[in-house]
Amino acid sequence: MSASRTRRVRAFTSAALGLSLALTVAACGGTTQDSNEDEGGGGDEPAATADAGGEFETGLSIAMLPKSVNNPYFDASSEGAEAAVGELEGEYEYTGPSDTAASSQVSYINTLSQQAADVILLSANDPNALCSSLEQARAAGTSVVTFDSDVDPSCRDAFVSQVDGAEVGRTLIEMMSEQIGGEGQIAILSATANATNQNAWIAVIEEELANNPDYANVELVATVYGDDEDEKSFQETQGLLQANPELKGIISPTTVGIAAAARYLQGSEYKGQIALTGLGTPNQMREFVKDGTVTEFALWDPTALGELAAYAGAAVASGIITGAEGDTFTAGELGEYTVGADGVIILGPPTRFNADNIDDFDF
Ligand code: RAM
Repeated sequence: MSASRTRRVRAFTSAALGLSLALTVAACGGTTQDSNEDEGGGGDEPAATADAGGEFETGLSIAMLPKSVNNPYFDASSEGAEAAVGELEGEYEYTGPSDTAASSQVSYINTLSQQAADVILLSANDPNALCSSLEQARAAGTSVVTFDSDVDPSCRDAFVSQVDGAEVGRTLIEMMSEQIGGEGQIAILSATANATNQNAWIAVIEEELANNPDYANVELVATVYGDDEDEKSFQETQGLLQANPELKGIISPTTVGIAAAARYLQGSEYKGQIALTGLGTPNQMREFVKDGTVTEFALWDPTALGELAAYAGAAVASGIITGAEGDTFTAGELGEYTVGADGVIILGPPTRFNADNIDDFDF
């Protein structure tokens, strides 16, 4: 992983399709940000079979639908996707709900499908609840690539995973154990209760606690959900500390949760007493590392994740890959990627951030 790079986005001439897409989605109450407009006439239907080494189509309409907007993590992913779509001479849109309910995402999927988007890049709030609307979109010719948080593999073409899921879980429990000296009570402050990604990481943490002798003296006493909302995450942190007086540490595997928990600890008697680790963006966590509230946390580059997702979506829509294991495509400057089992494409390993390296990163 590298510090986020400045990426040039090509400006395209405005086209009626892009404008109407923006206006209609804005009308359903979400945040829409059009950038690159259609140059090539709206994109073609996705091809049925893979054409490895084939050319990316130009003019594809590619929309990113995050778990929710107004989350700096997804802003960074969108930046990467937008740059990739610019390179691909397509038309880009970032749109989604302001809350993290799966039902809120459904109406955005339906709207994008009705607008004949070529590609939806989705971070899902639920593994199953979105499937029927995704199936309808795919039947209508939209390629669906999940990134960050998956749905059931049958409902999408491919999943761009930030990191091997087991590695995230192992990294989180390892950092926590290091920070509490290998013993004591811990709790988890997660995102939403149905988030596919967080639940997969939590399952690995639980498995490690049950089976890895290194953690024989570490006990998970509570898991709570801040729903990727700052205020709720802040309050859940307070509740955890009040309800568990013996607590030694909190793992928050969400960028929203860890920043809110750090803010709570910073202003409380627990600062420096309770260990806090998890997944955060360096820009949100810098002040808490500098003032000693947080020692170390981890993440991947969300900008690169969005960039890879956009290339993967365009590769599906262009017929370069189908999402079958072994398919390959080139994701611009990121290089060549191969699709793994179940249509999963993995970005790379996580990075740990601490006082020694946090200033090297800007996202
Ligand atoms: C939040 C979201 C996202 C997750 C990161 C780590 O921004 O829950 O899905 O991947 O945290």
